[in-house]
Amino acid sequence: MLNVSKRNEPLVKHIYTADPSAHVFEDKLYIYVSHDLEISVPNNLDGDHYAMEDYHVLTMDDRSAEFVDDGEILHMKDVPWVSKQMWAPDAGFRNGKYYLYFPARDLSGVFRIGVATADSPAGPFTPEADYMEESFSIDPAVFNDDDDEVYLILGGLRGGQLEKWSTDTYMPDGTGPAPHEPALGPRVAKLSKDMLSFQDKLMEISIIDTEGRPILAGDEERRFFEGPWMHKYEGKYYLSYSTGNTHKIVYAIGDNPLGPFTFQGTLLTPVIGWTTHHSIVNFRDKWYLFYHDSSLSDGVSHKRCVKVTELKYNADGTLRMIDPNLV
Ligand code: FUB
Repeated sequence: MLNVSKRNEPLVKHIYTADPSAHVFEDKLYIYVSHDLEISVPNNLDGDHYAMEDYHVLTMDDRSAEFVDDGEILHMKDVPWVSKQMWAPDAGFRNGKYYLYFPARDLSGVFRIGVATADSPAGPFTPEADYMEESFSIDPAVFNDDDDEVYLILGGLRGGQLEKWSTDTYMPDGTGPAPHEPALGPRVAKLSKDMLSFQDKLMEISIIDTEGRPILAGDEERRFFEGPWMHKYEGKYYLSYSTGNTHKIVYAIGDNPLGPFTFQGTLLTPVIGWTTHHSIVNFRDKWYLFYHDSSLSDGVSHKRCVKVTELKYNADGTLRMIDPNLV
């Protein structure tokens, strides 16, 4: 059982942590996190104040049900293709090996997705020499389906550069769709059997309303911004994500990991801080939402802390909305 009784407490307080990606490996809970730095950098739309350089993994101690920092699992200095900004990571497993997927800017300043491997879920992870071929943007999330296929879902607007990939080539001046046009969706592709590359080309996930119309780019309460996460519940696929400047985690439901997904509503109302980022995991028959806020730094956007609360479903499969002020 996981200790969610400490109301709204950070999982760890000795460092700033963000972007929690939770998985159960070897019957233990692992939370892969970004490590926010204590720096003073002016905020800008490129997200330069999120200047992270390494990743940590938190694990839950079974006896105390408290989380501990298992330490650094990958540092920028060991990744030859990275210039800066190690943003939200996630991890996956196949055939006895663990894989850490992470976004960072390459030497020319373009966000790419890298992969690093380890024999243990606690790392340390050894990075591949180059980023994944044909990868771009940020916030990779691993989804293992019941049929053993593994998918990588990713994407993020603005600082995450998704607008600049409307073709197969990076367009530095790309601005994305106009407000009355369909919003950009996250991208998804199956991973190859060795987990090091995409099996198919990344394709865009379509998010629609209950009438089957695409969510529009100007619909900032509902359109995809960043931080996609996929999970499965009673045979349905759930795609959840951040709405960015409206600061919500919302979700949509579909019949296929490739989409389309029908928008449902809000899962998590705004937290303290600009960004909101989450993951969802089933651990010993209960569902949990891991998320972050900036409460540990009294609201500084790039000094965040990771938290957890229980997630509940309604009888019709919809998710109960969580207000972080009431957990
Ligand atoms: O942590 C850096 C970025 O902030 C992540 O990649 C986004 O999802 C947001 O949490």
